[in-house]
Amino acid sequence: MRPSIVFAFCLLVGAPAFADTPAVADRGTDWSPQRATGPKDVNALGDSVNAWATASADSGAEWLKLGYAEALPIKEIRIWQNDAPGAIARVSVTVDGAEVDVWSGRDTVGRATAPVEKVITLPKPYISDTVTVHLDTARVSGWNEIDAVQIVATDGRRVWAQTATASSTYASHGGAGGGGYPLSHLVGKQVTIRTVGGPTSGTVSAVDYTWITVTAGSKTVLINQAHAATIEWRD
Ligand SMILES: [Ca+2]
Repeated sequence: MRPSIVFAFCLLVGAPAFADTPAVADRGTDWSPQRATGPKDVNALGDSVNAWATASADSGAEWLKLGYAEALPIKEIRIWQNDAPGAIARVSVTVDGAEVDVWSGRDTVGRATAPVEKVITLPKPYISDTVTVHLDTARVSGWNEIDAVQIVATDGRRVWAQTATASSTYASHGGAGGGGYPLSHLVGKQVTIRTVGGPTSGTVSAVDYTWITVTAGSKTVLINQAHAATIEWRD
């Protein structure tokens, strides 16, 4: 298998603590589709456990399907992208069991410094309780995370999603309980991490939000993720 390379700066988070206000019964696990239900709760651009993330960063077609409490005549769909925005390729609503595209194209958000709110005005109102956001994750490097998706009804009502499923989720990397850190999948793997100080090779014994612990023979090295230019591993 080919080694995978990830540009670590795409993943980094400054602080692990995020405000988490449960708005629906099932908030799911970190990065799960359920994290795109309820009100938006990510206020800074970048990775967050309170958003949905796909299992891999740049593999191509992925989707997030959101359910709402009742079918409403939808005039607008609002999508908040908190990490690597710009990969939304198509958005649909489900009407009488069939997916109807209400937008497709290039999501040209430019260089964002804060979570991006993408507003889609439907060509005409559709009565629906289901919205599907299709991503082409190959378009924008890094995890294209979605924090929340709101529908706006023709009478002005604004409703957050209640349920969500997805093509894949980073939550599956989290191990027992689905928790874990963005780089938890590296634990136990052989890696080469390059920093300005040169490469470090060995086996990852632990990760958290800041550090990667690499063991090589009798030597253990803690590498600050913020200083990693590339991390290479073999699956
Ligand atoms: Ca969220």
